Amino acid sequence: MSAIISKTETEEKIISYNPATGEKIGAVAQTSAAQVVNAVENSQRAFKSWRETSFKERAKFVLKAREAILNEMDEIARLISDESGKPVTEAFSAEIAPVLDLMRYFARKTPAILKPEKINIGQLGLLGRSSKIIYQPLGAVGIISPWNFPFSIPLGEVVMALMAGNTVVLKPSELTPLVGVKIGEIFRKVDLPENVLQVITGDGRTGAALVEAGVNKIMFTGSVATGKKIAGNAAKTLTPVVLELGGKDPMIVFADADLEAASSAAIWGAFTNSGQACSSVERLYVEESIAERFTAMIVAKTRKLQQNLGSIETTDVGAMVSENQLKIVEDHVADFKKSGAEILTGGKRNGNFQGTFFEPTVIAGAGNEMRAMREETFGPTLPIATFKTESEAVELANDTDFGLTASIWTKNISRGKRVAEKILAGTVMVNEVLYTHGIGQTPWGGFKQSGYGRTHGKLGLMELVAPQHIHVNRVTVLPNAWWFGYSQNAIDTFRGFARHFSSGSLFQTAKLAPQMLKRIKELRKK
Ligand code: TXE
Repeated sequence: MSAIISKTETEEKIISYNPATGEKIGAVAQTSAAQVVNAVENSQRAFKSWRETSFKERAKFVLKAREAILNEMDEIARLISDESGKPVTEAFSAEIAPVLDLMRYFARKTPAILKPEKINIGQLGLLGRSSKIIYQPLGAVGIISPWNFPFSIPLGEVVMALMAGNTVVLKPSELTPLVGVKIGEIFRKVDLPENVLQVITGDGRTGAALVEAGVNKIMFTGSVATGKKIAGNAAKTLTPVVLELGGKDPMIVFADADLEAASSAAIWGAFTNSGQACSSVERLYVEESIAERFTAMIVAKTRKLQQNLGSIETTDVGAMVSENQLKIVEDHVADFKKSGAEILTGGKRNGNFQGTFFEPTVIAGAGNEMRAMREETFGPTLPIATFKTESEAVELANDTDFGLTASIWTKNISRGKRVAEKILAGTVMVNEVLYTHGIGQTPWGGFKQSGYGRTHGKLGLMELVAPQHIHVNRVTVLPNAWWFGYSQNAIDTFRGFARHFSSGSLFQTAKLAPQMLKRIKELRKK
Protein backbone atom coordinates (compact mmCIF):
# COMPACT_ATOMS: atom_id res chain seq x y z
CA MET A 1 0.00 0.00 0.00
CA SER A 2 1.37 3.44 -0.81
CA ALA A 3 1.73 5.52 2.29
CA ILE A 4 0.62 9.11 2.34
CA ILE A 5 2.17 10.92 5.22
CA SER A 6 -0.53 13.17 6.55
CA LYS A 7 0.86 14.63 9.76
CA THR A 8 4.08 16.40 10.60
CA GLU A 9 5.72 16.98 13.92
CA THR A 10 5.22 20.68 13.44
CA GLU A 11 1.69 20.45 12.06
CA GLU A 12 2.86 22.79 9.31
CA LYS A 13 0.43 22.63 6.40
CA ILE A 14 0.50 23.49 2.74
CA ILE A 15 -2.77 24.92 1.47
CA SER A 16 -3.72 24.18 -2.11
CA TYR A 17 -5.67 26.86 -4.00
CA ASN A 18 -7.48 26.95 -7.31
CA PRO A 19 -5.49 29.68 -9.08
CA ALA A 20 -8.42 30.56 -11.35
CA THR A 21 -10.74 31.42 -8.46
CA GLY A 22 -8.53 31.76 -5.41
CA GLU A 23 -10.65 29.11 -3.64
CA LYS A 24 -8.95 26.81 -1.16
CA ILE A 25 -9.27 23.23 -2.37
CA GLY A 26 -7.34 21.29 0.24
CA ALA A 27 -4.40 21.07 2.59
CA VAL A 28 -1.52 18.65 2.96
CA ALA A 29 1.35 18.17 5.37
CA GLN A 30 4.75 19.80 5.10
CA THR A 31 6.77 16.60 5.51
CA SER A 32 9.76 17.08 7.80
CA ALA A 33 13.32 16.01 7.02
CA ALA A 34 13.09 13.24 9.66
CA GLN A 35 9.95 11.88 8.04
CA VAL A 36 11.63 11.96 4.65
CA VAL A 37 14.51 9.85 5.99
CA ASN A 38 11.98 7.45 7.43
CA ALA A 39 10.15 7.22 4.09
CA VAL A 40 13.40 6.48 2.26
CA GLU A 41 14.33 3.79 4.79
CA ASN A 42 10.91 2.20 4.28
CA SER A 43 11.43 2.44 0.55
CA GLN A 44 14.80 0.68 0.78
CA ARG A 45 13.21 -2.10 2.85
CA ALA A 46 10.36 -2.49 0.37
CA PHE A 47 12.87 -2.63 -2.47
CA LYS A 48 14.27 -5.92 -1.15
CA SER A 49 11.11 -7.77 -2.10
CA TRP A 50 9.89 -5.56 -4.94
CA ARG A 51 13.11 -6.16 -6.90
CA GLU A 52 12.36 -9.89 -6.79
CA THR A 53 8.97 -9.50 -8.48
CA SER A 54 8.64 -10.48 -12.12
CA PHE A 55 7.90 -8.00 -14.89
CA LYS A 56 4.52 -9.69 -15.17
CA GLU A 57 3.65 -9.00 -11.54
CA ARG A 58 4.76 -5.36 -11.81
CA ALA A 59 2.78 -4.93 -15.02
CA LYS A 60 -0.31 -6.29 -13.28
CA PHE A 61 -0.23 -3.42 -10.77
CA VAL A 62 0.46 -0.84 -13.46
CA LEU A 63 -2.38 -2.07 -15.67
CA LYS A 64 -4.76 -2.19 -12.71
CA ALA A 65 -3.78 1.38 -11.82
CA ARG A 66 -4.44 2.29 -15.45
CA GLU A 67 -7.95 0.83 -15.14
CA ALA A 68 -8.50 2.73 -11.89
CA ILE A 69 -7.57 5.97 -13.65
CA LEU A 70 -9.93 5.23 -16.52
CA ASN A 71 -12.70 4.60 -14.02
CA GLU A 72 -12.33 7.99 -12.39
CA MET A 73 -10.93 9.91 -15.32
CA ASP A 74 -13.44 12.77 -15.09
CA GLU A 75 -12.77 13.47 -11.42
CA ILE A 76 -9.02 13.29 -11.97
CA ALA A 77 -9.23 15.70 -14.92
CA ARG A 78 -11.26 18.09 -12.81
CA LEU A 79 -8.75 17.93 -9.95
CA ILE A 80 -5.83 18.58 -12.32
CA SER A 81 -7.67 21.54 -13.81
CA ASP A 82 -8.75 22.95 -10.44
CA GLU A 83 -5.31 22.72 -8.89
CA SER A 84 -3.22 23.93 -11.85
CA GLY A 85 -5.64 26.30 -13.62
CA LYS A 86 -5.36 24.48 -16.95
CA PRO A 87 -8.43 23.76 -19.09
CA VAL A 88 -10.04 20.44 -18.23
CA THR A 89 -9.73 19.54 -21.93
CA GLU A 90 -5.94 19.79 -21.64
CA ALA A 91 -6.02 17.67 -18.48
CA PHE A 92 -7.35 14.93 -20.77
CA SER A 93 -5.32 15.64 -23.90
CA ALA A 94 -1.94 16.48 -22.40
CA GLU A 95 -1.95 14.48 -19.18
CA ILE A 96 -4.40 11.60 -18.81
CA ALA A 97 -4.43 10.24 -22.37
CA PRO A 98 -0.64 10.30 -22.90
CA VAL A 99 0.18 8.81 -19.51
CA LEU A 100 -2.34 5.99 -20.01
CA ASP A 101 -0.55 5.20 -23.26
CA LEU A 102 2.80 5.29 -21.46
CA MET A 103 1.48 2.93 -18.78
CA ARG A 104 0.31 0.40 -21.36
CA TYR A 105 3.57 0.68 -23.30
CA PHE A 106 5.94 0.17 -20.37
CA ALA A 107 3.76 -2.52 -18.77
CA ARG A 108 4.12 -4.52 -22.00
CA LYS A 109 7.51 -3.51 -23.34
CA THR A 110 9.78 -3.22 -20.31
CA PRO A 111 10.78 -6.92 -20.42
CA ALA A 112 11.87 -6.57 -24.05
CA ILE A 113 13.72 -3.30 -23.48
CA LEU A 114 15.53 -4.66 -20.43
CA LYS A 115 16.27 -8.06 -21.95
CA PRO A 116 19.81 -9.25 -21.14
CA GLU A 117 22.10 -8.41 -24.04
CA LYS A 118 24.96 -10.60 -25.28
CA ILE A 119 28.09 -8.69 -26.20
CA ASN A 120 30.21 -9.84 -29.09
CA ILE A 121 33.67 -9.56 -27.51
CA GLY A 122 35.16 -10.31 -30.89
CA GLN A 123 38.56 -11.34 -29.60
CA LEU A 124 39.63 -14.57 -31.13
CA GLY A 125 42.10 -15.42 -28.40
CA LEU A 126 39.40 -15.23 -25.75
CA LEU A 127 37.55 -18.31 -26.86
CA GLY A 128 35.45 -19.86 -24.13
CA ARG A 129 34.58 -16.48 -22.62
CA SER A 130 31.28 -14.71 -22.98
CA SER A 131 29.90 -11.39 -21.84
CA LYS A 132 26.40 -10.10 -21.36
CA ILE A 133 24.72 -7.09 -19.85
CA ILE A 134 21.82 -7.44 -17.48
CA TYR A 135 19.86 -4.51 -16.08
CA GLN A 136 19.56 -4.30 -12.30
CA PRO A 137 17.09 -1.99 -10.57
CA LEU A 138 18.70 0.89 -8.67
CA GLY A 139 16.83 0.84 -5.34
CA ALA A 140 14.77 3.69 -3.94
CA VAL A 141 14.23 6.40 -6.54
CA GLY A 142 13.27 9.94 -5.50
CA ILE A 143 11.05 11.80 -7.95
CA ILE A 144 10.72 15.56 -7.50
CA SER A 145 8.11 16.93 -9.82
CA PRO A 146 6.72 20.29 -10.95
CA TRP A 147 3.23 21.76 -11.13
CA ASN A 148 2.85 22.33 -14.87
CA PHE A 149 1.96 18.72 -15.73
CA PRO A 150 1.25 17.52 -12.19
CA PHE A 151 -0.21 14.15 -13.25
CA SER A 152 1.63 12.98 -16.36
CA ILE A 153 5.19 13.97 -15.44
CA PRO A 154 5.38 12.23 -12.06
CA LEU A 155 3.10 9.31 -12.96
CA GLY A 156 5.09 8.47 -16.10
CA GLU A 157 8.31 8.41 -14.11
CA VAL A 158 6.72 6.43 -11.26
CA VAL A 159 5.52 3.76 -13.70
CA MET A 160 8.88 3.46 -15.44
CA ALA A 161 10.73 3.27 -12.11
CA LEU A 162 8.37 0.59 -10.75
CA MET A 163 8.52 -1.48 -13.95
CA ALA A 164 12.31 -1.44 -13.74
CA GLY A 165 12.06 -2.91 -10.22
CA ASN A 166 12.67 0.20 -8.13
CA THR A 167 10.66 1.59 -5.27
CA VAL A 168 9.69 5.26 -5.35
CA VAL A 169 9.37 8.22 -3.05
CA LEU A 170 7.51 10.97 -4.91
CA LYS A 171 7.56 14.62 -3.86
CA PRO A 172 5.02 16.54 -5.93
CA SER A 173 5.13 20.31 -6.29
CA GLU A 174 3.76 22.27 -3.36
CA LEU A 175 1.53 24.10 -5.87
CA THR A 176 -0.21 20.89 -6.98
CA PRO A 177 0.13 18.47 -4.06
CA LEU A 178 -3.40 17.05 -4.29
CA VAL A 179 -2.74 15.64 -7.74
CA GLY A 180 0.41 14.01 -6.33
CA VAL A 181 -1.57 12.55 -3.43
CA LYS A 182 -4.07 11.24 -5.99
CA ILE A 183 -1.30 9.26 -7.70
CA GLY A 184 -0.53 7.61 -4.35
CA GLU A 185 -4.22 6.84 -3.82
CA ILE A 186 -4.55 5.17 -7.21
CA PHE A 187 -1.76 2.71 -6.44
CA ARG A 188 -3.13 2.14 -2.94
CA LYS A 189 -6.45 1.22 -4.49
CA VAL A 190 -4.82 -1.51 -6.56
CA ASP A 191 -2.98 -2.89 -3.50
CA LEU A 192 0.55 -2.09 -4.54
CA PRO A 193 2.70 -3.58 -1.73
CA GLU A 194 3.33 -1.25 1.18
CA ASN A 195 6.01 1.43 0.71
CA VAL A 196 6.72 0.52 -2.90
CA LEU A 197 5.35 3.98 -3.73
CA GLN A 198 5.19 6.73 -1.12
CA VAL A 199 4.03 10.26 -1.75
CA ILE A 200 5.54 12.88 0.52
CA THR A 201 4.06 16.36 0.33
CA GLY A 202 5.96 19.52 1.11
CA ASP A 203 7.84 22.41 -0.40
CA GLY A 204 11.45 22.76 -1.51
CA ARG A 205 12.69 21.85 1.99
CA THR A 206 11.07 18.43 1.66
CA GLY A 207 12.60 18.08 -1.81
CA ALA A 208 16.04 19.02 -0.49
CA ALA A 209 15.66 16.49 2.35
CA LEU A 210 14.76 13.78 -0.19
CA VAL A 211 17.95 14.45 -2.16
CA GLU A 212 20.01 13.89 0.99
CA ALA A 213 18.04 10.98 2.47
CA GLY A 214 19.91 8.12 0.81
CA VAL A 215 17.94 7.51 -2.38
CA ASN A 216 19.68 5.74 -5.25
CA LYS A 217 18.63 8.24 -7.91
CA ILE A 218 16.84 11.56 -8.19
CA MET A 219 14.59 12.32 -11.13
CA PHE A 220 13.98 16.07 -11.09
CA THR A 221 11.84 18.28 -13.31
CA GLY A 222 11.80 21.99 -12.58
CA SER A 223 13.81 25.18 -12.79
CA VAL A 224 17.47 25.52 -13.72
CA ALA A 225 18.23 27.19 -10.38
CA THR A 226 16.76 24.34 -8.34
CA GLY A 227 18.32 21.79 -10.69
CA LYS A 228 21.75 23.22 -9.92
CA LYS A 229 21.10 23.09 -6.17
CA ILE A 230 19.99 19.48 -6.45
CA ALA A 231 23.00 18.47 -8.54
CA GLY A 232 25.28 20.14 -5.95
CA ASN A 233 23.64 18.39 -2.99
CA ALA A 234 23.47 15.05 -4.77
CA ALA A 235 27.18 15.27 -5.56
CA LYS A 236 27.96 15.06 -1.83
CA THR A 237 26.74 11.47 -1.77
CA LEU A 238 27.37 10.75 -5.47
CA THR A 239 23.64 10.24 -5.92
CA PRO A 240 22.97 10.23 -9.65
CA VAL A 241 20.41 12.71 -10.96
CA VAL A 242 18.39 13.26 -14.09
CA LEU A 243 17.62 16.93 -14.57
CA GLU A 244 14.78 17.98 -16.84
CA LEU A 245 14.95 21.74 -16.67
CA GLY A 246 13.50 24.61 -18.60
CA GLY A 247 13.60 25.74 -22.19
CA LYS A 248 13.45 28.77 -24.46
CA ASP A 249 12.33 26.76 -27.40
CA PRO A 250 12.56 28.19 -30.91
CA MET A 251 10.17 27.67 -33.80
CA ILE A 252 11.52 28.40 -37.28
CA VAL A 253 9.04 29.06 -40.09
CA PHE A 254 10.41 29.06 -43.63
CA ALA A 255 8.56 30.85 -46.43
CA ASP A 256 7.55 27.55 -48.05
CA ALA A 257 5.79 26.27 -44.90
CA ASP A 258 2.10 25.46 -44.73
CA LEU A 259 1.30 28.77 -43.10
CA GLU A 260 -2.20 27.79 -42.06
CA ALA A 261 -0.84 24.83 -40.09
CA ALA A 262 2.23 26.69 -38.84
CA SER A 263 0.22 29.60 -37.46
CA SER A 264 -2.15 27.26 -35.59
CA ALA A 265 0.85 25.31 -34.30
CA ALA A 266 2.59 28.50 -33.16
CA ILE A 267 -0.30 29.73 -31.05
CA TRP A 268 -0.95 26.30 -29.59
CA GLY A 269 2.77 25.84 -28.94
CA ALA A 270 2.98 29.20 -27.18
CA PHE A 271 -0.32 29.34 -25.29
CA THR A 272 -1.27 25.77 -24.37
CA ASN A 273 -1.18 25.36 -20.60
CA SER A 274 -0.92 29.18 -20.53
CA GLY A 275 2.58 28.80 -21.94
CA GLN A 276 3.72 26.90 -18.86
CA ALA A 277 5.41 24.02 -20.61
CA CYS A 278 9.14 23.47 -20.73
CA SER A 279 8.78 22.92 -24.48
CA SER A 280 6.53 25.95 -25.14
CA VAL A 281 7.37 28.04 -28.18
CA GLU A 282 9.16 30.98 -26.57
CA ARG A 283 10.88 32.35 -29.69
CA LEU A 284 9.34 32.40 -33.16
CA TYR A 285 11.67 33.07 -36.11
CA VAL A 286 9.86 33.74 -39.38
CA GLU A 287 11.42 34.16 -42.81
CA GLU A 288 11.29 37.86 -43.59
CA SER A 289 9.42 37.55 -46.90
CA ILE A 290 6.32 36.09 -45.19
CA ALA A 291 6.66 37.75 -41.78
CA GLU A 292 3.89 40.30 -42.22
CA ARG A 293 1.32 37.84 -43.56
CA PHE A 294 2.23 35.16 -41.04
CA THR A 295 2.14 37.56 -38.10
CA ALA A 296 -1.31 38.79 -39.16
CA MET A 297 -2.56 35.18 -39.24
CA ILE A 298 -1.18 34.60 -35.75
CA VAL A 299 -2.75 37.73 -34.32
CA ALA A 300 -6.15 36.92 -35.85
CA LYS A 301 -6.10 33.39 -34.47
CA THR A 302 -4.91 34.54 -31.04
CA ARG A 303 -7.79 37.02 -30.76
CA LYS A 304 -10.25 34.18 -31.25
CA LEU A 305 -8.95 32.17 -28.27
CA GLN A 306 -11.36 31.74 -25.38
CA GLN A 307 -9.79 32.59 -22.05
CA ASN A 308 -11.85 31.38 -19.14
CA LEU A 309 -12.04 29.10 -16.12
CA GLY A 310 -10.43 25.74 -16.81
CA SER A 311 -13.60 23.92 -15.79
CA ILE A 312 -15.48 25.28 -18.83
CA GLU A 313 -15.19 22.87 -21.75
CA THR A 314 -14.69 25.51 -24.45
CA THR A 315 -11.84 27.26 -22.64
CA ASP A 316 -8.66 27.41 -24.70
CA VAL A 317 -6.46 29.27 -22.25
CA GLY A 318 -6.94 29.04 -18.50
CA ALA A 319 -5.29 30.62 -15.47
CA MET A 320 -1.59 30.58 -14.72
CA VAL A 321 -0.54 28.49 -11.76
CA SER A 322 0.42 31.30 -9.40
CA GLU A 323 0.83 35.01 -8.89
CA ASN A 324 4.62 34.51 -8.93
CA GLN A 325 4.49 32.94 -12.37
CA LEU A 326 2.26 35.75 -13.66
CA LYS A 327 4.70 38.36 -12.33
CA ILE A 328 7.53 36.81 -14.39
CA VAL A 329 5.36 37.21 -17.49
CA GLU A 330 4.55 40.84 -16.63
CA ASP A 331 8.24 41.49 -16.15
CA HIS A 332 9.14 39.95 -19.52
CA VAL A 333 6.39 41.81 -21.37
CA ALA A 334 7.65 45.05 -19.80
CA ASP A 335 11.17 44.16 -20.94
CA PHE A 336 9.96 43.60 -24.51
CA LYS A 337 8.22 46.99 -24.52
CA LYS A 338 11.22 48.76 -23.03
CA SER A 339 13.50 47.15 -25.61
CA GLY A 340 11.42 48.42 -28.52
CA ALA A 341 9.33 45.36 -29.39
CA GLU A 342 5.64 45.87 -30.17
CA ILE A 343 2.73 44.20 -28.37
CA LEU A 344 0.25 43.27 -31.10
CA THR A 345 -2.39 41.70 -28.90
CA GLY A 346 -2.73 40.90 -25.19
CA GLY A 347 0.15 42.14 -23.05
CA LYS A 348 -1.64 42.37 -19.73
CA ARG A 349 -3.42 40.56 -16.99
CA ASN A 350 -6.99 39.67 -17.90
CA GLY A 351 -9.08 41.91 -15.66
CA ASN A 352 -12.27 39.90 -16.18
CA PHE A 353 -11.10 37.42 -13.57
CA GLN A 354 -10.07 37.40 -9.92
CA GLY A 355 -7.47 34.71 -10.53
CA THR A 356 -4.11 34.65 -12.28
CA PHE A 357 -5.10 35.06 -15.93
CA PHE A 358 -2.69 36.63 -18.41
CA GLU A 359 -3.91 37.38 -21.91
CA PRO A 360 -2.35 35.44 -24.79
CA THR A 361 0.22 37.91 -26.03
CA VAL A 362 1.81 38.30 -29.47
CA ILE A 363 4.93 40.45 -29.73
CA ALA A 364 6.55 41.66 -32.97
CA GLY A 365 10.04 43.04 -33.45
CA ALA A 366 11.66 40.78 -30.84
CA GLY A 367 15.42 40.24 -30.94
CA ASN A 368 17.85 37.88 -29.25
CA GLU A 369 19.57 40.79 -27.49
CA MET A 370 16.44 41.34 -25.35
CA ARG A 371 16.48 39.81 -21.86
CA ALA A 372 12.99 38.39 -22.33
CA MET A 373 14.26 36.45 -25.38
CA ARG A 374 16.97 34.82 -23.27
CA GLU A 375 15.32 33.94 -19.94
CA GLU A 376 12.56 31.36 -19.67
CA THR A 377 9.19 33.14 -19.52
CA PHE A 378 6.90 30.16 -18.87
CA GLY A 379 3.81 32.12 -19.76
CA PRO A 380 1.45 32.94 -22.66
CA THR A 381 3.74 35.11 -24.78
CA LEU A 382 4.74 34.62 -28.41
CA PRO A 383 7.61 36.89 -29.43
CA ILE A 384 8.32 37.04 -33.17
CA ALA A 385 11.63 37.82 -34.84
CA THR A 386 12.63 37.51 -38.50
CA PHE A 387 15.49 35.95 -40.48
CA LYS A 388 16.69 36.08 -44.07
CA THR A 389 18.67 32.87 -44.61
CA GLU A 390 18.68 29.29 -43.40
CA SER A 391 22.02 29.70 -41.67
CA GLU A 392 20.83 32.84 -39.91
CA ALA A 393 17.77 30.94 -38.66
CA VAL A 394 19.99 28.19 -37.24
CA GLU A 395 22.29 30.72 -35.63
CA LEU A 396 19.42 32.60 -33.98
CA ALA A 397 17.77 29.38 -32.77
CA ASN A 398 21.05 28.14 -31.24
CA ASP A 399 21.85 31.48 -29.63
CA THR A 400 20.51 30.45 -26.22
CA ASP A 401 21.61 28.80 -22.98
CA PHE A 402 18.79 26.27 -23.35
CA GLY A 403 18.23 23.31 -25.65
CA LEU A 404 15.13 21.30 -24.86
CA THR A 405 13.07 21.20 -28.07
CA ALA A 406 12.83 23.08 -31.34
CA SER A 407 10.34 23.14 -34.19
CA ILE A 408 10.98 23.71 -37.90
CA TRP A 409 8.29 24.40 -40.49
CA THR A 410 8.86 23.79 -44.18
CA LYS A 411 7.27 21.71 -46.94
CA ASN A 412 10.76 20.65 -47.97
CA ILE A 413 11.27 17.70 -45.63
CA SER A 414 14.91 17.16 -46.52
CA ARG A 415 15.62 20.78 -45.69
CA GLY A 416 13.66 20.32 -42.44
CA LYS A 417 15.77 17.33 -41.47
CA ARG A 418 19.00 19.06 -42.48
CA VAL A 419 18.21 22.08 -40.32
CA ALA A 420 17.00 19.82 -37.47
CA GLU A 421 20.43 18.22 -37.20
CA LYS A 422 22.03 21.64 -36.82
CA ILE A 423 19.85 22.68 -33.87
CA LEU A 424 21.29 22.03 -30.42
CA ALA A 425 18.26 20.60 -28.66
CA GLY A 426 17.22 17.24 -27.20
CA THR A 427 14.20 16.98 -29.52
CA VAL A 428 13.74 18.72 -32.86
CA MET A 429 10.42 18.41 -34.66
CA VAL A 430 9.76 19.11 -38.32
CA ASN A 431 6.22 20.38 -38.94
CA GLU A 432 5.24 19.58 -35.36
CA VAL A 433 5.51 21.45 -32.12
CA LEU A 434 5.87 20.86 -28.37
CA TYR A 435 3.96 17.61 -28.00
CA THR A 436 6.44 14.69 -28.01
CA HIS A 437 6.49 14.45 -24.22
CA GLY A 438 3.08 12.90 -24.91
CA ILE A 439 4.76 10.05 -26.82
CA GLY A 440 6.17 8.02 -23.93
CA GLN A 441 8.05 5.82 -26.40
CA THR A 442 10.40 8.68 -27.32
CA PRO A 443 13.21 10.13 -25.19
CA TRP A 444 12.75 13.45 -23.44
CA GLY A 445 15.54 15.68 -22.18
CA GLY A 446 17.74 18.57 -23.06
CA PHE A 447 21.09 19.90 -24.15
CA LYS A 448 22.92 22.74 -22.37
CA GLN A 449 21.08 24.33 -19.40
CA SER A 450 17.95 22.33 -20.20
CA GLY A 451 19.50 19.55 -18.18
CA TYR A 452 20.95 16.11 -18.57
CA GLY A 453 19.77 12.55 -18.66
CA ARG A 454 16.54 11.45 -20.27
CA THR A 455 13.04 10.54 -19.18
CA HIS A 456 10.70 8.44 -21.35
CA GLY A 457 11.52 5.92 -24.04
CA LYS A 458 14.25 3.30 -23.88
CA LEU A 459 16.82 5.90 -22.84
CA GLY A 460 14.58 7.03 -19.98
CA LEU A 461 14.17 3.47 -18.76
CA MET A 462 17.93 3.01 -18.89
CA GLU A 463 18.25 5.90 -16.40
CA LEU A 464 16.33 3.75 -13.92
CA VAL A 465 18.56 0.70 -14.04
CA ALA A 466 22.20 -0.14 -13.44
CA PRO A 467 23.72 -2.03 -16.35
CA GLN A 468 25.67 -4.97 -15.00
CA HIS A 469 28.26 -6.78 -17.05
CA ILE A 470 28.47 -10.53 -16.42
CA HIS A 471 31.59 -12.18 -17.84
CA VAL A 472 31.98 -15.95 -17.83
CA ASN A 473 34.97 -18.17 -18.69
CA ARG A 474 33.97 -21.74 -19.42
CA VAL A 475 37.53 -22.99 -20.05
CA THR A 476 39.69 -22.92 -16.93
CA VAL A 477 42.10 -25.72 -17.79
CA LEU A 478 44.54 -23.33 -19.48
CA PRO A 479 46.25 -20.57 -17.46
CA ASN A 480 45.89 -17.04 -18.80
CA ALA A 481 48.98 -15.85 -20.62
CA TRP A 482 48.89 -12.51 -18.81
CA TRP A 483 48.98 -13.94 -15.31
CA PHE A 484 52.07 -13.73 -13.08
CA GLY A 485 55.24 -15.47 -13.92
CA TYR A 486 56.58 -12.59 -16.02
CA SER A 487 59.64 -13.23 -18.16
CA GLN A 488 61.22 -12.33 -21.50
CA ASN A 489 58.93 -14.96 -23.00
CA ALA A 490 55.96 -13.13 -21.46
CA ILE A 491 57.08 -9.84 -22.98
CA ASP A 492 57.40 -11.50 -26.40
CA THR A 493 53.88 -12.86 -26.03
CA PHE A 494 52.44 -9.49 -25.02
CA ARG A 495 54.27 -7.80 -27.89
CA GLY A 496 52.54 -10.34 -30.10
CA PHE A 497 49.20 -9.46 -28.46
CA ALA A 498 49.76 -5.86 -29.43
CA ARG A 499 50.92 -6.57 -32.97
CA HIS A 500 48.77 -9.53 -34.02
CA PHE A 501 45.93 -10.29 -31.61
CA SER A 502 44.64 -6.73 -31.26
CA SER A 503 44.44 -6.49 -35.07
CA GLY A 504 41.22 -8.52 -34.90
CA SER A 505 42.38 -10.60 -37.86
CA LEU A 506 42.16 -14.39 -37.65
CA PHE A 507 45.21 -14.75 -39.86
CA GLN A 508 47.31 -12.40 -37.72
CA THR A 509 46.13 -14.04 -34.48
CA ALA A 510 47.00 -17.50 -35.84
CA LYS A 511 50.60 -16.32 -36.25
CA LEU A 512 50.71 -15.90 -32.50
CA ALA A 513 49.93 -19.57 -31.76
CA PRO A 514 53.54 -20.88 -31.38
CA GLN A 515 54.44 -18.02 -29.01
CA MET A 516 51.27 -18.61 -27.00
CA LEU A 517 52.03 -22.29 -26.61
CA LYS A 518 55.51 -21.47 -25.40
CA ARG A 519 54.10 -19.09 -22.82
CA ILE A 520 51.48 -21.55 -21.59
CA LYS A 521 54.06 -24.27 -21.21
CA GLU A 522 56.20 -21.87 -19.23
CA LEU A 523 53.30 -21.04 -16.92
CA ARG A 524 52.41 -24.71 -16.46
CA LYS A 525 55.97 -25.44 -15.27
CA LYS A 526 55.82 -22.70 -12.59
O1 TXE B 1 10.30 25.52 -9.82
P1 TXE B 1 11.22 24.72 -8.81
P2 TXE B 1 9.16 26.62 -9.56
C1 TXE B 1 10.71 26.71 -14.44
C2 TXE B 1 9.87 27.85 -14.96
C3 TXE B 1 9.35 28.46 -13.72
C4 TXE B 1 10.49 28.28 -12.77
C5 TXE B 1 10.15 28.30 -11.29
O2 TXE B 1 10.71 28.77 -15.61
O3 TXE B 1 9.07 29.83 -13.87
O4 TXE B 1 11.01 27.03 -13.11
O5 TXE B 1 9.16 27.32 -10.99
C6 TXE B 1 11.11 21.34 -5.66
N1 TXE B 1 15.73 20.74 -3.45
N2 TXE B 1 10.03 25.43 -14.45
O6 TXE B 1 9.55 27.61 -8.54
O7 TXE B 1 11.60 25.55 -7.64
C7 TXE B 1 9.77 22.03 -5.56
O8 TXE B 1 9.19 21.79 -4.29
C8 TXE B 1 14.88 19.82 -3.96
C9 TXE B 1 10.33 24.57 -15.57
O9 TXE B 1 7.91 25.90 -9.32
O10 TXE B 1 12.31 24.17 -9.61
C10 TXE B 1 9.04 21.39 -6.74
O11 TXE B 1 8.55 20.10 -6.38
N3 TXE B 1 13.69 20.14 -4.49
C11 TXE B 1 9.80 23.24 -15.38
C12 TXE B 1 10.12 21.24 -7.78
O12 TXE B 1 11.35 21.29 -7.07
C13 TXE B 1 13.33 21.43 -4.52
C14 TXE B 1 8.62 22.99 -14.58
C15 TXE B 1 10.12 22.31 -8.87
O13 TXE B 1 10.27 23.56 -8.27
C16 TXE B 1 14.18 22.45 -4.00
C17 TXE B 1 8.45 23.92 -13.51
C18 TXE B 1 15.43 22.05 -3.45
N4 TXE B 1 16.31 22.94 -2.97
C19 TXE B 1 9.12 25.10 -13.50
N5 TXE B 1 13.57 23.64 -4.18
C20 TXE B 1 9.98 22.26 -16.48
N6 TXE B 1 11.19 21.82 -16.72
O14 TXE B 1 9.02 21.85 -17.09
C21 TXE B 1 12.38 23.39 -4.79
N7 TXE B 1 12.23 22.06 -5.00
